[in-house]
Amino acid sequence: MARDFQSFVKQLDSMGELKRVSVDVNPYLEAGAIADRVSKQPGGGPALLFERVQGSEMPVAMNVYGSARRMVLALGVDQDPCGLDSIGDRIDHFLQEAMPKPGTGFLDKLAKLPMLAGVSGWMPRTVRKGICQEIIWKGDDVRLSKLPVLTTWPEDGGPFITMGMSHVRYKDGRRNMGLYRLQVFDDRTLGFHTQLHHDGARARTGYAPGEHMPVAVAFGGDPALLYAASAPLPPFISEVFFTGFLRDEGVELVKCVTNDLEVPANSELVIEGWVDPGERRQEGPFGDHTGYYSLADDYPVLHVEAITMRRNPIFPATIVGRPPQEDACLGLATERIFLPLVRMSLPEVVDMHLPPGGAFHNLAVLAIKKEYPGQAQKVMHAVWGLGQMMFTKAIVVVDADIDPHDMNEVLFRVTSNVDPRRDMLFTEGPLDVLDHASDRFAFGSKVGIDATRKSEPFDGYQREWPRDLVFPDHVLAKITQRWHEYGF
Ligand SMILES: Cc1cc2nc3c(=O)[nH]c(=O)nc-3n(C[C@H](O)[C@H](O)[C@H](O)COP(=O)(O)O)c2cc1C
Ligand SMILES: [Mn+2]
Repeated sequence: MARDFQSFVKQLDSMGELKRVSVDVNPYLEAGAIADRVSKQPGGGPALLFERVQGSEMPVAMNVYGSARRMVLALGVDQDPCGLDSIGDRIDHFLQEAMPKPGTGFLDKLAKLPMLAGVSGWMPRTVRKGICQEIIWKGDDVRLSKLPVLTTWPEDGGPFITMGMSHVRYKDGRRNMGLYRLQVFDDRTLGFHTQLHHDGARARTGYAPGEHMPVAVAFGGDPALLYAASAPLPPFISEVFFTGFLRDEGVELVKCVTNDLEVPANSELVIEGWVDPGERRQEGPFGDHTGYYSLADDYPVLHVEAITMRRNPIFPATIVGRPPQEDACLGLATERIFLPLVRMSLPEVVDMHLPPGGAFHNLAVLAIKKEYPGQAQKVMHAVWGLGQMMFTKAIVVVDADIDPHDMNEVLFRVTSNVDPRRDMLFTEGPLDVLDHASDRFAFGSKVGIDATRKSEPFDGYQREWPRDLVFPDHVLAKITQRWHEYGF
């Protein structure tokens, strides 16, 4: 199992999952346009390794996470028949075990120890040396312009680093790691695009204006780290710890050369620096995963003190834009991994889908087992109160026997089962900062659509609800058996 980025790239290569591009490619728009086209191929296309990017010595890897197959490989669950779902099941199992149950005796507790004991094994471990510090640029040697940073869309405010995992620490010592874009302003300064609602912004609030909050942006390392950096984990769960859980082995960390933060020892490259919470600079516009340019706005500035790297690093990058693209696969992983957590609060939810066309937050489809009046509405309100799902603009609720992943089926039920005035619930609340439709920044209206079948006891529906069209099983079995006889 690949535990660092270059081994992962090699593994993908040997499996025919990687396309090497050996001709010269321009980091300005050309690489982005290629990755956009490839990532929109059926199945997500291959991962890309641009071996010769104009203006830099370093090759650039793109679309590495851009297929469901590579996503399960990155998380090390490719051997598992349920792949991503098996991670959700493991979380569920762990939480069940961790929960104290009434009447459990000493022996029961002992029996559960192995799983709980896993926790210490998932903690990160500090090591003295890491390949990510084989080469160190400090002082005048720090030059961001030597990195192959792409400009992906024509009206972008400049080149943007897109696959850097930013490590920070809260004032109380907790670690946080998040995937935030970084606009290159000049050789030593970057935009630090930590959005309002994310932990990356929350961590900064503990530092006073004028103070330096240390930041370390790491690239590569264990391929599972990048997923963890994008996952909507609550602030009390460290993404590095979560990666240890995913891998069932703690991540090895090494101390930075200019501050006290620790970064994954086998990273490809690390940018070390600091942010002064009192400083802001205009960042953007940027062609974003909403499928539009997100508007320029004032964001913190990251001052770079050092760049460290392994010998011959590969620089990871992505392009975000009109879905589907590479990030749809990160979204898919989150949908599968977090479903059991949603079900802990909402046991009636049997399945959930966040379609890529809804760009993560715009649409969630939930299939529920209805047992009492108002249940679809309860589920909607709960989802609007659940972590990063609070951003969801439209929630569609269907019955348990409807496949929420089959968008044709979902549309069929939404249009046929819904009486718009009765079944649409409007409310308002927080929106993703990238939403442009609302009149107000980060706040706006939401709609819940109850597309379940209606009945007297649950919905006060007095008429007779028509039955679905289905053939009896014996007829279906018969035609399947005789299919060739009919001449097909
Ligand atoms: C490709 C990609 C780019 C992203 N860029 C940003 C960004 O620039 N700023 C941001 O706040 N979140 C961005 N995100 C989303 C965050 O990484 C994600 O919400 C994460 O859960 C935030 O973690 P945190 O709450 O620990 O800060 C991006 C996600 C992806 C997949
Ligand atoms: Mn976090």
